[in-house]
Amino acid sequence: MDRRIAHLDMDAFFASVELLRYPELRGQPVVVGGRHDWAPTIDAQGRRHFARLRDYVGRGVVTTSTYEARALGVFSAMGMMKAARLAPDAILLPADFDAYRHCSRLFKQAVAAIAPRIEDRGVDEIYIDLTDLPGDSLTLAQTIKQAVRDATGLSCSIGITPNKLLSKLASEFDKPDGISIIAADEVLDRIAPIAVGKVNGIGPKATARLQGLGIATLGDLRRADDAPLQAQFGTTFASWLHDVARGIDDRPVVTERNPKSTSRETTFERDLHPRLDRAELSAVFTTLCERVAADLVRKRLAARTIGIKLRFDDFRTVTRDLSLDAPTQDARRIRRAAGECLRRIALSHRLRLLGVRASALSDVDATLDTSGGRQLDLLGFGETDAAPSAIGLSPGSARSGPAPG
Ligand code: TTP
Ligand code: MG
Ligand code: MG
Repeated sequence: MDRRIAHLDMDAFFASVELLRYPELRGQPVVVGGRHDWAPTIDAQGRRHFARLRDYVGRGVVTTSTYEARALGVFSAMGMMKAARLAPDAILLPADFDAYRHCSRLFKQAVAAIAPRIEDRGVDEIYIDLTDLPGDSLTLAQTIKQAVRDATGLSCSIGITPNKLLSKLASEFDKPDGISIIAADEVLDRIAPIAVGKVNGIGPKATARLQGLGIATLGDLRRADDAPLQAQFGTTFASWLHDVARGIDDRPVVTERNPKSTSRETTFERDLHPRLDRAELSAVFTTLCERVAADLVRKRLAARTIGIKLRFDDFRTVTRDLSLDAPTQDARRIRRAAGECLRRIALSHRLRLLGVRASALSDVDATLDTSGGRQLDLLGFGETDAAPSAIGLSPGSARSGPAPG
């Protein structure tokens, strides 16, 4: 069946988050450096003063830059001293990873409310499986972009195509603030001019070797013979390259970030009697569930399956598990489910060990709906004097600058 997969990537993400709290910097070249680079100072008149790149001395690298800085040649991973030569007047800001993580959660929640099948690909990007959603792709993309803007004040770019490989490429076509849709019948034409190094999985070494074979673009790759590719890269990689050149990619959107489980167990100091030591057992059981819940919260995961493990004094081990209607990270719901598992075991002997396990884990940002109304105070920008209206939560107030060229 034809799929409809979106890739969404936030525009100049860290820099755009910084512009939410320093809106006066909009339209200027701005560079985000490291955690310890200079924060702006506020003078007696309450005016903010920012560090300039030309004053930078050190070995740091650019974390990201606004599109205005990119127009001057300043990009992620460039040495800051080199960047300072290209854009001496650019503003330098320190990185604030808590703020970026916070905005990351907000945008993913906003998308999940519209399209719940999300694969988390890091702080500023996700894949979204739109196959089962009604509506045309353009309208869906516009709706999702607007939801992201409403939730965060930030812009993003979206590519929609039949698979993840193509969507990842397409989301870059029209950055920033872009939408690119590639239908199945236009795939080959659209990807032919793309440089092979743009493909996730074709790194600098493979790019150089392909160059050696006279292959610079995906179009070149499609026209290439299989034999020299196999000789150069082996059959597995060569066959993957063959598919890439034709825009073929069957990988599913993986909505569970971590397919494994998280569990807590305890071995008792003395074997406990299921009836006589009932109170103690129950307290330990509850504590285990609370620890599992705390683990889930810390890892930002929710569990759909809860299981228990018992070991009797004859070393027999028994497990039971139970699937919930919806993923949870709530200690009481976990305790209730675990209690139900326990009732399904005949407690014939004293117990040596008790364990609680949470599995079928998913990314909490993508699966739990959380209250959407408190975003302003949650932004955590209270220490600056930017008024709420300037934080840019209203639609259209946080546009990135134009793309270079
Ligand atoms: P990207 O999505 O690659 O870049 P971006 O969001 O800054 O810009 P674009 O509009 O082109 O998508 O990366 C997301 C964030 O990850 C970026 O804002 C900062 C961080 N990052 C690094 O820390 N180091 C890097 O080398 C890159 C590329 C990004
Ligand atoms: Mg980005
Ligand atoms: Mg990204």
